Amino acid sequence: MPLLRLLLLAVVIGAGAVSAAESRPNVLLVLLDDSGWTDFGCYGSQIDTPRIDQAAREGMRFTDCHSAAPNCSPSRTGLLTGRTPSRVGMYSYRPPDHPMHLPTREVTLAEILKGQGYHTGHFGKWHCSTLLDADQPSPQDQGFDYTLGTDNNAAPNHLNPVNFIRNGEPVEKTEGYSCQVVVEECMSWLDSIGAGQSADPFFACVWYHEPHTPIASPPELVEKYQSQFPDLSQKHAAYYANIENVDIATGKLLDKLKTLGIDDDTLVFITSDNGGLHSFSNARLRGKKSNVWEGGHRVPGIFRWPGHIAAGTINDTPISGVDFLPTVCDIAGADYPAGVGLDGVSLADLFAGNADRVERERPLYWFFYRLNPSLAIRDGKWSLIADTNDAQRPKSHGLTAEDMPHIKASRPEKFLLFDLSEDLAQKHDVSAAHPEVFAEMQRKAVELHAEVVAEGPRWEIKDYQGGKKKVWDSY
Ligand SMILES: [Ca+2]
Repeated sequence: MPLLRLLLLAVVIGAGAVSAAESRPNVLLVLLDDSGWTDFGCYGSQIDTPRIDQAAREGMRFTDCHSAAPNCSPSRTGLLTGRTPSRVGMYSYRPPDHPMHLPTREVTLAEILKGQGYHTGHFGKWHCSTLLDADQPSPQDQGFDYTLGTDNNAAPNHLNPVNFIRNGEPVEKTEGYSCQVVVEECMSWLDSIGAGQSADPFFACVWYHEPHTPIASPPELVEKYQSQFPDLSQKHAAYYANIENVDIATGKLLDKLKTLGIDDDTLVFITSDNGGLHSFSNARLRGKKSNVWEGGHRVPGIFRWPGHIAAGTINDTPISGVDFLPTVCDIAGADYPAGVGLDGVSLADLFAGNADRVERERPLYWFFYRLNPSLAIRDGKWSLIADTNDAQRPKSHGLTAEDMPHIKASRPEKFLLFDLSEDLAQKHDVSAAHPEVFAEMQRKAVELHAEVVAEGPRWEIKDYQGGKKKVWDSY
């Protein structure tokens, strides 16, 4: 072989080896439960979150980051599939033992990364199926090798929870605060798979139960906030302490990456599954958890990957939980799931500094059928809010059999248009001042909603009654 060709080959092999190693970073997804966009110091909160703030300083902090839905189960579904949750059939909150779940046929990010040779672990709240129901897919069925966590909330609260399940087996006794327990388990798992030494990377989901109610927080932290802010209620002091406890746990996890020497090889994403319940958690926004107003789904969004994402950057691009799967696929060199429409787009070019905006074929979209308004789309600075034609029908807290045909036949109506660049609080409907934008946004909302509900599965709901019915209004 001529020398030049040999040299070229060596260069190509060398480049390939480097990019293969670089293109399979570890991925750590840290998810809070019900934390709004202003619960961390770096987003203006008075709660002490030094470790999360440090992660933000070392990475890219998004100010316009959204959960895929304004509620737990659908939002988690969006993160794992890159698809808008109603398209997958997660139309709503998932009550215990409910037939609605993340279907087996969906390709999750854990399955994709497992196919790329990743170790996969899930720690904390799952809420995508019933864990001990053989008829529903477990996290293992969705691509996770190792799991410790719960169906839904930690019970009776975050301290010494009694309902943890490890790899399909109920755990007899769990001691400590839930966030610390799941982080300790994740760190042991990292040791067990030889993280830092193994050639194979990992994908770890650390999905805290905090700060979802019922909360329990270390008393010394509660006292600290009570003395620091004498006017703060006991309930709010406990909430502040809850967030700080999560920050301490997250700090341990980040220290572990450093100890293992994999800090630069790990993409970390810190976010929440929906907006908060308290007004201080959703500062300057309209609405709260479960609403399609900004307060229901604008969440913290911090990406950290030293050496690959410029430190100390603040980005105001609108992004969503559905972007996580395509982003990680791009970075890990994995193919997108075949034959399914993704709603998210890759953020890899934003990270690399190759773009300052992302191009979307479809606007961002949120649908939560129980609440009025029930639908929102977002295109640039424009936010369109709508009811569906089903708005005035009384509904139960969870999805019932009679809801299914109504969801399938639903269409948006009663539209409002907001310019978020001028009116983040969504107080002033500007539809009359911008008739062309308004018409175009309505057209997009109607088209996208029709497509989503046509694709979403129809659940057979036999036993679940749903309880008291009412019209759920958030205007
Ligand atoms: Ca939640």
